Amino acid sequence: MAAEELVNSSHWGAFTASLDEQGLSVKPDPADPDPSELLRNIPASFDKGVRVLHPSVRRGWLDDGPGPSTRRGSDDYVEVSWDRALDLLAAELERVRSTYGNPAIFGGSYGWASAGRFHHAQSQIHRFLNTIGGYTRSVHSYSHGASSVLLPHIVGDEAPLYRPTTWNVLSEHTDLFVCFGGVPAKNFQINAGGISRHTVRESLEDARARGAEFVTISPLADDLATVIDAQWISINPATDTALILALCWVLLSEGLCDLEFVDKYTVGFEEFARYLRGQSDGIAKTPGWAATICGVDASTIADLARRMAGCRTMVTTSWSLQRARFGEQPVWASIALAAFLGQIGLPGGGFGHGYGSTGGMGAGRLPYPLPTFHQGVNPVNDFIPVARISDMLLHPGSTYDFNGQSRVYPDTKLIYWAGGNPFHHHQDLVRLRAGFQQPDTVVVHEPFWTATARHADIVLPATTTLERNDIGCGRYDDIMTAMQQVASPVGESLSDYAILTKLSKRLAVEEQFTEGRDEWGWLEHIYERWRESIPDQFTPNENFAQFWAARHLDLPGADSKHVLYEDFRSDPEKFRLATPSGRIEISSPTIARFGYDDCPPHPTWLAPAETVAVGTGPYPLCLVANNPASRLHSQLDNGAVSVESKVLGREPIRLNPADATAREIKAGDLVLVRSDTGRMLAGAILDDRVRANVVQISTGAWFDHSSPEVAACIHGNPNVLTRDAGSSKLTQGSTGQLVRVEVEVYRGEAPDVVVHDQRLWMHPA
Ligand SMILES: Nc1nc2c(c(=O)[nH]1)N[C@H]1C(S)=C(S)[C@@H](COP(=O)(O)OP(=O)(O)OC[C@H]3O[C@@H](n4cnc5c(=O)[nH]c(N)nc54)[C@H](O)[C@@H]3O)O[C@H]1N2
Ligand SMILES: Nc1nc2c(c(=O)[nH]1)N[C@H]1C(S)=C(S)[C@@H](COP(=O)(O)OP(=O)(O)OC[C@H]3O[C@@H](n4cnc5c(=O)[nH]c(N)nc54)[C@H](O)[C@@H]3O)O[C@H]1N2
Ligand SMILES: [Mo]
Repeated sequence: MAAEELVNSSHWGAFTASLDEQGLSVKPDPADPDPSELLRNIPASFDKGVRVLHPSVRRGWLDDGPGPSTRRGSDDYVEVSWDRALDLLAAELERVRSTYGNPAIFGGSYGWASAGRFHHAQSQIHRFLNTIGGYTRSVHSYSHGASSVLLPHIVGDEAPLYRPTTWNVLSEHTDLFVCFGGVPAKNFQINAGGISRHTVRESLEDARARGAEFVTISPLADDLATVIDAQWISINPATDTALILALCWVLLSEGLCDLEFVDKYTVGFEEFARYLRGQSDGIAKTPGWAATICGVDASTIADLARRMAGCRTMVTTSWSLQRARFGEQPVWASIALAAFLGQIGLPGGGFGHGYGSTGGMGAGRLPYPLPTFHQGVNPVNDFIPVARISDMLLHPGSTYDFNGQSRVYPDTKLIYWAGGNPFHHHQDLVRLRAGFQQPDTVVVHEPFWTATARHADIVLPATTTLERNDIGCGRYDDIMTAMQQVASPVGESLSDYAILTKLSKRLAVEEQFTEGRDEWGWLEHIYERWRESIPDQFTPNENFAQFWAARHLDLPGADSKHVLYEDFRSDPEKFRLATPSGRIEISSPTIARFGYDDCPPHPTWLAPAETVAVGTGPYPLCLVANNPASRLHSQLDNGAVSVESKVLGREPIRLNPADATAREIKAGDLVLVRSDTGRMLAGAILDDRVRANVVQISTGAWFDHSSPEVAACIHGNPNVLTRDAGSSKLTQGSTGQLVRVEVEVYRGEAPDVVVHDQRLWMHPA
């Protein structure tokens, strides 16, 4: 008899799944027009080589008790019963709280976890920690940490990140798309919380069929040109600001700048214009000036500026541009450029930030909240900007700048993580390892033996979405999906909720945490409370049982014809922006007051180390460490799509053929990649879609530090190479996108990658 097909959902799409003796088979949701190939990774969820099967405690912690330890990351684990693990953990939480206070618990727990409104790991852990007095949190994201802090100063809030002009409008109205960082097809497979219909490709094709033109400005041609035929302007990484300034200079000097728009809707134009003309620093920002920095012909730049002024133009920057040192500048400059063009608030014109960065960007947004598992209130005020974690762990008590404040790092005694993988997401992983050795205790809930789990003292096995029931939906998805349990939990794993319920009982907060509900009770509760709370015209007729039986629910009302700043354009007094001036701030008096040398008062060319004299020096190549096509971050690195992409079992590094030849590197070679920060092994691929002097390796290969004499990571996690520096004092965002490296053939004996099989690393000889 054929196994029953159940439905479930992931950040990369809804699917049906059935389990029989042959294993799990996964099929895309039949209504998805462009399903993601990443669904093929999902069957690897049940791979016992990578699953945490039992509650496990690090031997050194069990023997010696809590305290800083250099053994984290190289120690053995002892499997214990759930009762033992949770008794130990409850006692340790109690000790840390009573001795040091709740701020000593770092519960930021950043990460994407899994789709699902109830079993969302961060909501679970935050609610639990709030019931016991709170925790030090983290703010903003690795995705757009610089922009989240910058945009409120420039346009009053983060609207460009959550309510951009929608694709429906763009595909109908835009004549010219100028895409810094492209509109990468690999990225729009994904959307946080779920994406049951992948439609970005269709929108791009519609626009193209109507005659719209696309220009992709990127060090990699495949950021757009593989989706539709686009003009590729190949640029040195991290030099976009110079190019954008030159585009502004051309508009200004050729009378193409819309001065009426600038006057009515912006402040700070004069100061910026003086800078463009060279009146404030002696350097006119001409195409000739930009050409030497960007490696783009001056005539190409001037032509592009004229084309942009001659038609309805959308200027978009991908989030990657700001995940770099001085990452504020290209985003701010692109807004100034769009203001010069005067099309902000018109259908299809203006600027965007992150089209293609996820599938949700430019999809219609639902005008009401989603069903939510409430996190409660955190009584602790302390926070860090999310990417300052190593600084916090290594330098408690020291001060740092952030968004006009001088702040002090708290002293962390206990780290509690559920649903994220800092040993994937953070930069300079060897430094992060040193940071993780400082606290008394590290606790991790994980389905998988990730590097973060392998650096923890108490590792609690969590289920995946296939092993529990949940409600799937995302802010930009108009279908709610029943996420049905497909299999029984692997090993002794429990849901985060079940783990925290047991823990809450030991800490006498069970009633506050659970409110007396189990999984079903909560699913019904959050669904029904949602149904009561949303505006009447959107309220579904289906009660929870009916929704669950139907397995899908249409969510009406998405604003699929939204134009960013249409209101503001129609009446800038009535619809003032939330900036101090109420207008777009081309120069910001607030940022001027902060006096930061690394974020001046208007968009400014600052040369990051990544761009200086590429092709020369000990690290002549610029590495683009972008998000992976073959998986979501580090999730299911053991899945079929991810494994098939590897070269000699390592993450592939793409080189321009000329750079490879100069180094005698052939396709398929094992190579050693070195930066100022660390060394890593990877497998070579040659590709002329990669600009000369640029190499590319995706993030997400599981950190494998089992052969430190060879390299800090022998598997190809580029975060052993990246620098742990903030984007600027203003924003302190992650700068993981780019780093200068050198690559050579690795001629030594190749050590085996051990991280995909716990039998290889768990019991050292
Ligand atoms: N160099 C460089 N670094 C980067 C980036 C880059 O471009 N370059 N990109 C950055 C960006 S944009 C981001 S968003 C971050 C992403 O960084 P993360 O979000 O931390 O990466 P993930 O691999 O998605 O980690 C999620 C973890 O949650 C676990 N998990 C899944 N479901 C559950 C669950 O139900 N319960 C529990 N307890 N755990 C669960 C998964 O197994 C996985 O280990 O990385 C950043 N790092
Ligand atoms: N398949 C897949 N999709 C994903 C993710 C994933 O892990 N896998 N992660 C999701 C998440 S959390 C996020 S935040 C988004 C990230 O979205 P982005 O930050 O936009 O994505 P990246 O892939 O890091 O970078 C996009 C492209 O920018 C280009 N680029 C890099 N540096 C520069 C530069 O200096 N100048 C120019 N002009 N171009 C540059 C690179 O060629 C790169 O391919 O992706 C999401 N989508
Ligand atoms: Mo992200």
